[in-house]
Amino acid sequence: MEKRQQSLEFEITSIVEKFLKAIEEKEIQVISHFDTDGITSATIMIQTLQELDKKFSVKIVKSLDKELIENLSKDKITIFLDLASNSLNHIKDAQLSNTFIIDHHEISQEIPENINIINPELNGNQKLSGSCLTYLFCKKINSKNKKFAKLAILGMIGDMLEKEIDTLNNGILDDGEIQRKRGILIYPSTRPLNRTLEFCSNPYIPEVTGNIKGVLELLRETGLGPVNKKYKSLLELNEEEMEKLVTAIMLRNPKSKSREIIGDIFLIKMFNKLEDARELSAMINACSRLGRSDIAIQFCMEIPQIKKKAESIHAKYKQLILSGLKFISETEKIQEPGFVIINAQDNIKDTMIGTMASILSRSSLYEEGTVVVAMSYYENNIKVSARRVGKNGRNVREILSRVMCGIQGEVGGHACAAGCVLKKEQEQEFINTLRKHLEIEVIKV
Ligand SMILES: [Mn+2]
Repeated sequence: MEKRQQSLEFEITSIVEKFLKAIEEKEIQVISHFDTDGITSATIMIQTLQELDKKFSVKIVKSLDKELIENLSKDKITIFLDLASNSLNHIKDAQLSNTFIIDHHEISQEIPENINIINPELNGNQKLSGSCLTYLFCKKINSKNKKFAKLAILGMIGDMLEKEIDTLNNGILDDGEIQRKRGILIYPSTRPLNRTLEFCSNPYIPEVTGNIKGVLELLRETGLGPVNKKYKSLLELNEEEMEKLVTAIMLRNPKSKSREIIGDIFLIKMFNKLEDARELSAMINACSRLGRSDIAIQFCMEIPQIKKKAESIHAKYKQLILSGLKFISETEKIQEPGFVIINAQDNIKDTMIGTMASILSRSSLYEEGTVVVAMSYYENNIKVSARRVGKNGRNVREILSRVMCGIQGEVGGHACAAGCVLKKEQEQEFINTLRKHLEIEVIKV
């Protein structure tokens, strides 16, 4: 391992050199992750390869598995973006001829000899998104590629790494012509408040999110009623109005603290208009999660005809989130001190269930430390997403791993957010075992 303790910059320079040499004569296949970070990474790479006039193909995937890796073309140059740090063994077994990885996920296996990997974990562990790493890589190829800085920042925000943006100190904010404002972290900050509040799922505001009556009541109460039938946007509020709004929202979110609601808002110019970065990120995420990663990428490329399509997919996605939240609030749940299990069956899409679990875990509905488990069907399987409320509490990945011990299926994730997939036949067994484990843990505490 010692030989790898070079600076990240040094590592990037030397791997870029190898990459440029490798692609001289061979075709390239780009494999990237389907979230906002992966999509922005892919877009930066695609445009870089286009400018180099190279032949390449792109695959956007939910996750990597053995089969997928085995089916990749063996004689192309393979470049993985925003994934693969956890699939090194499968990559080695597949005997891909020349592999490059640009990723920031935890490395859990020995790095095979012939794999070129850029991962900050090997160089001092700076917190960077896949998109930022891809950006630094492509900028090294050609300094003109610094024009993709805004995509790099979008990926950071998609991965909720915005607090790390100041540690970048490489001029990336300037390169991206990104504006920063202090304000309340609900979005989009550029649209009328009534709409913003109605669709606000991060944070989820009880009796306001998805509830037009509640929205209008809150706005009336804070004196932010419509002027000429139009509501102001967050960015149009003065300090006093902003304070009133924060107070009103906090009153409905008794457990939230103002420092969690106030923060930096980043504004990025896309399609020649200054937009809230979180909104752009949500738009890209929505397209990709609803199966249109092609539109997500073209949106990042700012292809004019795509904007309307992306917006309409996003509108549909927001509606799906609201109806999912409504379903969850009305359906019967297994709820006990310390945990809640929501079995949505066919009522929520498998690609949305993780998002729903995250929204619930960030809401003020449950106590700190509560384990939220949400389940949804797809084909013959059940997708399970587990989240921990707050920073302290149990390791949900460990819990799922123990429950899945006697059940067939793979578990992935971290201590505070994890997931697994199992066969439908094992639904009841899974729920029973899960309950047992969650109850035992409560007794231990
Ligand atoms: Mn990422």
